[in-house]
Amino acid sequence: METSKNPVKFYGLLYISKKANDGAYLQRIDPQKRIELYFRMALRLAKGVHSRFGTALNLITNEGDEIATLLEKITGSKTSNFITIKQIEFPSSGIPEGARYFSATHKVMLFDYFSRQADYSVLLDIDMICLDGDSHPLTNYFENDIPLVYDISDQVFPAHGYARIFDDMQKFGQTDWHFRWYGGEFIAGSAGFFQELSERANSVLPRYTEIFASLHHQGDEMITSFCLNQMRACNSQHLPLDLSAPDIVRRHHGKATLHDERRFSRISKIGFLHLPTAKKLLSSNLADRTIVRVLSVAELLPRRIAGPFLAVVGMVV
Ligand SMILES: [Mn+2]
Repeated sequence: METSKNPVKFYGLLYISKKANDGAYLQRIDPQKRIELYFRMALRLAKGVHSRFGTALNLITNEGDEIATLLEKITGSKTSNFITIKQIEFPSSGIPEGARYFSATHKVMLFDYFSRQADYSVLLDIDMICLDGDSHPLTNYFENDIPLVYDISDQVFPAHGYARIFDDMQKFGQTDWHFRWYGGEFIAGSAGFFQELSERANSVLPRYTEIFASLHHQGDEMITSFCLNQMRACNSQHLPLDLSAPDIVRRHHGKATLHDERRFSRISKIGFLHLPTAKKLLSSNLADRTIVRVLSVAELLPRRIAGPFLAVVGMVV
């Protein structure tokens, strides 16, 4: 196989919007404080990425000055060798403001940015921990320019109902697939893959804006999943590899869910752990390993106790 000479670049998105109904898990927190919490999560992830892959996390935002001020406030320095702030222009139209996950949905606009980079790009959610699992498979995929996604159908279908999601998919015009659902926390590939994904997302966005209110599931995952299913249906040459089977990326809810969470005792291979419900822990000063330990304890508790336990830990850290 031909080896790519292009470097790998890691990215996260912190889109700042004080108007929109945002921050699904931090809604009761004032917007200014919420941005700081998100930035603290990005710093944690950046440190992990830097120590494991020796490169910085590029944090894309629409408000670079505001993030730079936060960086200085938190670290005491205007620059950092593990995080790089990149302000880019987002088209003003495109993502409907009333839709859920308004800020995060701007992720689909980054596909175009990645399609214009020479590098292999890895887009991560910022509420993730980069663990020191076996990095060989990942770096091998990166070096060979293999597009990567994370299939979370096994989590989403039982929780939301296959029929309901199928109904959403039909509203975009396609009906005859054994469709899959892809998580937004890990999407990676080189320019060609993102070019195709970007073109597909751009053609879907007007329809999304039209019908978002009638969708059960709003946000970037709806749009991206639709596009990736299209790519599967037409046997695209950029068909991505799914990282859920090798267990390199894992989304963990840390509380009662309808699907069976896999056990933390088998954590050794995980490179990126996504913790959407543990945002308070992620924005704390606890070490990554301590957070994993707290979540492991929560797993041993009966499900009805695990949720309150994590809420209390989140309040005291
Ligand atoms: Mn997330």
